[in-house]
Order: sequence, then structure tokens, then C-alpha cells
Amino acid sequence: MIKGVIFDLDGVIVFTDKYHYLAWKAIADEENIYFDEVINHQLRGVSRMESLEIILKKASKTYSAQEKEQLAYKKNEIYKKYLENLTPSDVSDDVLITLRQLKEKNIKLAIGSSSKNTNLILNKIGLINMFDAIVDGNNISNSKPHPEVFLKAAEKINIDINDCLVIEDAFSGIDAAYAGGFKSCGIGQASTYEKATYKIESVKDIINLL
Ligand code: B16
Ligand code: MG
Repeated sequence: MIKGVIFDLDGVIVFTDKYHYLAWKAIADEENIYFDEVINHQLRGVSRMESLEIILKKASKTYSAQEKEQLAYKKNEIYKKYLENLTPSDVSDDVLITLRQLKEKNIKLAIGSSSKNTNLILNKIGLINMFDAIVDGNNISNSKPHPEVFLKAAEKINIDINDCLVIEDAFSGIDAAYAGGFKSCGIGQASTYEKATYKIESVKDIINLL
């Protein structure tokens, strides 16, 4: 029986993925590194530094640890500029209605995101008080596909893993749920992933799975 739902943030609750892309694209262009939307898909759910490592695979020079830190810092500054545009209207009605319905059913709600900007984003979109627990990139040492973020979220809402459902748009996130023993819903890019327990088209489909 599902008693807790753990939501990924970027690509599930709000589509900040386009801003990640634009910010990384600006960095890649400046460094003359080839980067496109296909490579960008590999960055879904992956931490900032690991994302940079994926992008740098196409670079013609090697970067020092300090240079990598600078690039990641710069990317985040550009990304945060984009985040200033976020408002509650960036959350779809489907997401809002579903969150409210789950709450009415006394289901615990958590965020399990790799992003270190989670609180900033949730504040901008007006959902900071919607969740019973928030676990993000600041609280974990291993990023997805490691299950740490979801294990911590389940612990925080105090719901057994078998009674939790993870909602994810990233292959790395579905892998993380799988590794932690969670049931998962693949949405967006992950809706075609065979490791997802359920494949859904919209967040509102979760209600039919309860
Ligand atoms: P930040 P999620 C992930 O969020 C994004 O999908 C991924 O593209 C990003 O690199 C990662 O957060 C880290 O984000 O740079 O803001 O710390 O999908 O796990 O909610
Ligand atoms: Mg995501």
C-alpha cells in the first residue's frame, strides 16, 4: 500500500531542465565544447560536478580541479539568473491537483532531488510548505543512481520503502529508486525506461496507482 510519494524536482514538479540546458550551453559555447540536447539528457538527475564531467568529455583540453570548480560556479550563477523568472504559474494544474489529492488521502509527500537549488526553486514556485520532507543535493554524498537521496527521504517521512513510490523523469533516478528497492513511476524521458515499475504520461496518473 502506498503511504508516501517521493517526487523528483527538476523534470517532474517543475521544468527547470530547460534552464539547466541553457546555462550549460552558455558554458560549453564559451569553452568551444560541443554540447547539444541529446548530451543534455544524460545530465538529468546527475549532480552539478558530474554533469560537468560529462560535458568535458567533448573538450579538447584537460581542465584542472580549480578550473572545473570555476566552470561549475559560473554555470550555477547563469542558472540562478534563469531561476529568477520562476513563479507559481510554472507549476502545472496536474501537479498541484495531484499534490492536494495525495494530501487529502493522508499520503506523506517528499522531495528527493539532486539539486542544491531545491529550496530556492520551491520558494519561487510557492511549494516550499507542501512537502513533509525535502532531501536534496545538499544532504547527500552520493548522487543518483545511488539510492541515498530516496532512502533519506523515506526515512524522513518515516515510511517503509515498500510503501513508498518514487516519481522520476531521469534514467539515473529510476536506477536510484530500483537500487533502493523502491517502486517507481517513470515520466517524461523515463517513461520508456524498462526499469520503471510504472510508466506514466502525467503526474495525475499517480492517483490511479494508489
Ligand atoms: P544543481 P533533479 C537535478 O535535479 C537535475 O536534473 C540535474 O540536471 C542537475 O545537474 C542536478 O539536479 C544538480 O542541480 O546544479 O541545481 O545542484 O532532477 O534531481 O531534481
Ligand atoms: Mg529530474
